[in-house]
Amino acid sequence: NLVIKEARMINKAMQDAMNEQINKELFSSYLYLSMAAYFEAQNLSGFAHWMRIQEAEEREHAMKFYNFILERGGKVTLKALEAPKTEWKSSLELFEEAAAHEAMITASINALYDLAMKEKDYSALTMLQWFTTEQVEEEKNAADIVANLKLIEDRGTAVLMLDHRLAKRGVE
Ligand code: OFO
Repeated sequence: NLVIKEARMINKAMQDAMNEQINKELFSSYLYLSMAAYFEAQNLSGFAHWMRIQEAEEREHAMKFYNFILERGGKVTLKALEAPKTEWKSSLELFEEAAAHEAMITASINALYDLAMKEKDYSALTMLQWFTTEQVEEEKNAADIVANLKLIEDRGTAVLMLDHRLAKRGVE
Protein backbone atom coordinates (compact mmCIF):
# COMPACT_ATOMS: atom_id res chain seq x y z
CA ASN A 1 0.00 0.00 0.00
CA LEU A 2 1.47 3.25 -1.21
CA VAL A 3 0.35 5.34 1.78
CA ILE A 4 2.08 3.08 4.30
CA LYS A 5 5.16 2.92 2.10
CA GLU A 6 5.37 6.72 1.89
CA ALA A 7 4.84 7.04 5.66
CA ARG A 8 7.77 4.82 6.55
CA MET A 9 10.05 6.23 3.86
CA ILE A 10 13.03 8.22 5.10
CA ASN A 11 13.12 11.83 3.93
CA LYS A 12 15.93 13.20 1.81
CA ALA A 13 17.57 15.40 4.46
CA MET A 14 17.69 12.56 6.97
CA GLN A 15 18.93 10.12 4.34
CA ASP A 16 21.75 12.46 3.23
CA ALA A 17 22.85 13.13 6.81
CA MET A 18 22.85 9.40 7.61
CA ASN A 19 24.87 8.65 4.48
CA GLU A 20 27.42 11.19 5.77
CA GLN A 21 27.37 9.42 9.12
CA ILE A 22 28.10 6.07 7.44
CA ASN A 23 31.21 7.70 6.00
CA LYS A 24 32.23 9.07 9.40
CA GLU A 25 31.77 5.69 11.10
CA LEU A 26 33.73 3.93 8.35
CA PHE A 27 36.45 6.55 8.69
CA SER A 28 36.49 5.82 12.45
CA SER A 29 36.99 2.17 11.57
CA TYR A 30 39.81 3.09 9.18
CA LEU A 31 41.43 5.36 11.77
CA TYR A 32 41.37 2.69 14.49
CA LEU A 33 42.70 0.12 12.06
CA SER A 34 45.62 2.44 11.35
CA MET A 35 46.13 2.90 15.10
CA ALA A 36 46.10 -0.91 15.51
CA ALA A 37 48.84 -1.22 12.88
CA TYR A 38 50.88 1.48 14.67
CA PHE A 39 50.71 -0.51 17.92
CA GLU A 40 51.45 -3.83 16.18
CA ALA A 41 54.60 -2.28 14.72
CA GLN A 42 55.72 -1.45 18.26
CA ASN A 43 54.94 -4.92 19.62
CA LEU A 44 52.22 -3.47 21.84
CA SER A 45 49.82 -6.31 21.13
CA GLY A 46 47.38 -5.42 23.94
CA PHE A 47 46.91 -1.90 22.57
CA ALA A 48 46.60 -3.33 19.06
CA HIS A 49 43.97 -5.83 20.24
CA TRP A 50 41.93 -3.02 21.83
CA MET A 51 42.10 -1.06 18.57
CA ARG A 52 41.04 -4.05 16.46
CA ILE A 53 37.95 -4.51 18.64
CA GLN A 54 37.21 -0.79 18.41
CA GLU A 55 37.61 -0.93 14.63
CA ALA A 56 35.06 -3.78 14.35
CA GLU A 57 32.62 -1.79 16.52
CA GLU A 58 32.86 1.15 14.16
CA ARG A 59 31.95 -1.02 11.18
CA GLU A 60 28.90 -2.17 13.16
CA HIS A 61 27.99 1.47 13.78
CA ALA A 62 28.21 2.19 10.06
CA MET A 63 26.04 -0.87 9.34
CA LYS A 64 23.33 0.31 11.75
CA PHE A 65 22.92 3.47 9.62
CA TYR A 66 23.26 1.48 6.40
CA ASN A 67 20.50 -0.94 7.43
CA PHE A 68 18.28 1.81 8.80
CA ILE A 69 18.36 3.75 5.50
CA LEU A 70 17.52 0.59 3.54
CA GLU A 71 14.75 -0.49 5.92
CA ARG A 72 13.18 2.94 5.50
CA GLY A 73 13.18 2.64 1.72
CA GLY A 74 16.09 5.06 1.25
CA LYS A 75 19.23 4.92 -0.85
CA VAL A 76 22.64 4.16 0.62
CA THR A 77 25.42 6.18 -1.02
CA LEU A 78 28.97 5.30 -0.03
CA LYS A 79 31.53 8.08 -0.35
CA ALA A 80 35.31 8.16 -0.57
CA LEU A 81 37.20 7.53 2.64
CA GLU A 82 39.89 9.92 3.77
CA ALA A 83 43.27 8.31 4.52
CA PRO A 84 43.92 8.15 8.26
CA LYS A 85 47.16 9.20 9.93
CA THR A 86 49.76 6.46 10.25
CA GLU A 87 52.25 7.89 12.76
CA TRP A 88 51.96 9.34 16.25
CA LYS A 89 54.56 10.75 18.61
CA SER A 90 53.37 8.60 21.52
CA SER A 91 50.54 6.40 22.74
CA LEU A 92 49.32 9.39 24.73
CA GLU A 93 49.14 11.62 21.65
CA LEU A 94 47.32 8.86 19.78
CA PHE A 95 44.69 8.37 22.48
CA GLU A 96 44.23 12.13 22.86
CA GLU A 97 43.42 12.19 19.15
CA ALA A 98 41.06 9.21 19.55
CA ALA A 99 39.26 11.08 22.36
CA ALA A 100 38.98 14.23 20.23
CA HIS A 101 37.71 12.14 17.33
CA GLU A 102 34.98 10.61 19.50
CA ALA A 103 33.93 14.07 20.72
CA MET A 104 33.55 15.05 17.06
CA ILE A 105 31.45 11.93 16.40
CA THR A 106 29.25 12.74 19.40
CA ALA A 107 28.64 16.23 17.97
CA SER A 108 27.72 14.64 14.66
CA ILE A 109 25.25 12.22 16.32
CA ASN A 110 23.74 15.16 18.23
CA ALA A 111 23.29 17.06 14.96
CA LEU A 112 21.49 14.02 13.51
CA TYR A 113 19.29 13.96 16.60
CA ASP A 114 18.43 17.65 16.11
CA LEU A 115 17.55 16.96 12.49
CA ALA A 116 15.35 13.97 13.43
CA MET A 117 13.51 16.20 15.93
CA LYS A 118 13.05 18.91 13.32
CA GLU A 119 11.76 16.37 10.77
CA LYS A 120 9.61 14.62 13.42
CA ASP A 121 11.27 11.35 12.39
CA TYR A 122 10.39 9.29 15.45
CA SER A 123 11.94 6.01 14.37
CA ALA A 124 15.21 7.82 13.62
CA LEU A 125 15.04 9.39 17.09
CA THR A 126 14.67 5.96 18.69
CA MET A 127 17.54 4.56 16.67
CA LEU A 128 19.74 7.58 17.45
CA GLN A 129 19.05 7.18 21.15
CA TRP A 130 21.21 4.04 21.08
CA PHE A 131 24.03 6.10 19.57
CA THR A 132 23.80 8.89 22.14
CA THR A 133 24.24 6.28 24.90
CA GLU A 134 27.02 4.56 22.97
CA GLN A 135 28.90 7.84 22.52
CA VAL A 136 29.02 8.40 26.29
CA GLU A 137 30.90 5.11 26.50
CA GLU A 138 33.07 5.83 23.46
CA GLU A 139 34.23 9.13 24.94
CA LYS A 140 34.73 7.65 28.40
CA ASN A 141 36.81 4.72 27.10
CA ALA A 142 39.22 7.01 25.29
CA ALA A 143 39.36 9.53 28.18
CA ASP A 144 40.13 6.75 30.70
CA ILE A 145 43.06 5.53 28.64
CA VAL A 146 44.34 9.10 28.23
CA ALA A 147 44.17 9.49 32.03
CA ASN A 148 46.01 6.19 32.56
CA LEU A 149 48.74 7.10 30.10
CA LYS A 150 49.18 10.49 31.79
CA LEU A 151 49.60 8.71 35.14
CA ILE A 152 52.30 6.52 33.64
CA GLU A 153 54.01 9.60 32.22
CA ASP A 154 53.85 11.34 35.61
CA ARG A 155 55.44 8.28 37.21
CA GLY A 156 58.19 8.45 34.64
CA THR A 157 58.78 12.07 35.63
CA ALA A 158 58.80 11.10 39.32
CA VAL A 159 61.44 8.44 38.66
CA LEU A 160 63.56 10.98 36.78
CA MET A 161 63.25 13.43 39.67
CA LEU A 162 64.36 10.74 42.11
CA ASP A 163 67.22 9.88 39.78
CA HIS A 164 68.22 13.53 39.81
CA ARG A 165 68.16 13.60 43.61
CA LEU A 166 70.14 10.36 43.94
CA ALA A 167 72.74 11.74 41.56
CA LYS A 168 73.52 14.38 44.18
CA ARG A 169 74.59 11.88 46.83
CA GLY A 170 77.98 12.71 48.23
CA VAL A 171 80.59 10.17 49.30
CA GLU A 172 79.99 9.26 52.99
FE1 OFO B 1 31.11 5.09 16.13
O1 OFO B 1 31.66 5.60 17.76
FE2 OFO B 1 33.45 5.84 17.68
O2 OFO B 1 33.64 6.81 16.23
